[in-house]
Amino acid sequence: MQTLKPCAVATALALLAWPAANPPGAAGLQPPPQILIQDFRFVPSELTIRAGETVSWTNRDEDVHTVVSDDGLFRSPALDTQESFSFTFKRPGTYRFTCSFHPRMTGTIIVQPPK
Ligand SMILES: [Cu+2]
Repeated sequence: MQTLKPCAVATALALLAWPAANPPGAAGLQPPPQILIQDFRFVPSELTIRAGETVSWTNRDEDVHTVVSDDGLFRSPALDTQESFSFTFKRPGTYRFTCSFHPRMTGTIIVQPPK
């Protein structure tokens, strides 16, 4: 089956070249942790991450929201539609947060020790 050989070589070359097409630091296949603010809720309302990871919140509502941690660790400015806020969690623990305008909007970040 001589005719298959060029194809196999091309496939092997493509596989070898594939990692080079990704910028350094993009090795993790998981998307960065993200919480959406929509319909006056944090989605998801609970998120588990590793210490050192950065969570971003993006407001998908027409209304202005904030992200404020219960223990004062972080506090976003007022986020308009499509605006984002991010925070890097350095220490393991359970972090609850609310929207200062809508106290019924609550969420939790669970930070596990780094791998
Ligand atoms: Cu709000």
